[in-house]
Amino acid sequence: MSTDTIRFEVDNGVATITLNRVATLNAFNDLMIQETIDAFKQAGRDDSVRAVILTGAGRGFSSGQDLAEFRDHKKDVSVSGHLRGGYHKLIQQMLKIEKPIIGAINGVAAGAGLGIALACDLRIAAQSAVFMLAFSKIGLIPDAGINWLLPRMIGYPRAYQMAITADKVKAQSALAWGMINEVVADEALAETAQSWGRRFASGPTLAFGLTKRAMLRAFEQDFETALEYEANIQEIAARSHDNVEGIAAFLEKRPPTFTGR
Ligand code: T3D
Repeated sequence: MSTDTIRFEVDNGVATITLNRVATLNAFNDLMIQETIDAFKQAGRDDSVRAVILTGAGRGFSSGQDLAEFRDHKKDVSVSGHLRGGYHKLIQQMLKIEKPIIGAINGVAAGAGLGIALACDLRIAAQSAVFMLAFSKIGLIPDAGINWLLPRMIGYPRAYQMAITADKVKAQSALAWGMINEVVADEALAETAQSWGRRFASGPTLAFGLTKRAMLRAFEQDFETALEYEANIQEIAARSHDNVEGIAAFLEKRPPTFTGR
């Protein structure tokens, strides 16, 4: 399926959402925000989809908010309202999907484009990709979840430095800082992301989804509450077909066949 601003493909249990406004390095206009939300909703609803990849077409992952549209709609809509009605809904949708989301960062990820990259559960970057908080160049503060996500990943000093310098951070530094999971050669990015996706899609995806829920919730909990919460979530995982299958396969010394149920 293709829309005006994205491509959506499903193969081997892996949904790939490709941001596709190449002329602007995949800047988010309102339509692309909405179509990306819809694509994540569809990936969440479809039981045959067990892992999701988000990537960009052309030489950018995303350059963030479309600044031409921003200038125009600022006259009619409040920025906070625009954030709440757009990026917040997209990020909430990504957090809600209990399936691993892999960001395949093929090029520059700037502004809200970086926020959306950070909202993926895992990130693989092409060697030539760069990460930047472009906001201060246009007199804004970071948004799209960055103030919450980035300091947790790389610590406050580096996050604040990225914010106020708006310097580009290379993929290797992003890896060393803990912002991404792996760097690969540019030409290997798409296949590496698909191979991660296929691996996760054949795993115990119910448990993967519950792990996402437990870990994200734990950020907000004290330790005692987190212990209690994970015990309750483990109760759900322990009742799954995949848990029965995993134990049987171990005892029978054969590979498990997980179905995500
Ligand atoms: O209302 C709200 O929700 C507020 C939310 C705000 C969230 C934000 O994301 S604010 C931050 C917005 N993003 C930026 O400020 C980044 C702007 N872009 C750049 O700084 C540079 O383009 C890059 C560093 C990302 C890449 O530089 P480079 O030299 O590789 O490419 P370029 O030549 O600058 O860009 C290529 C084309 O894309 C160019 O168009 P042209 O000249 O070929 O017709 C450029 O204008 C266009 N483009 C790049 N970024 C944007 C864009 N067009 C619209 N909006 C963009 N964000």
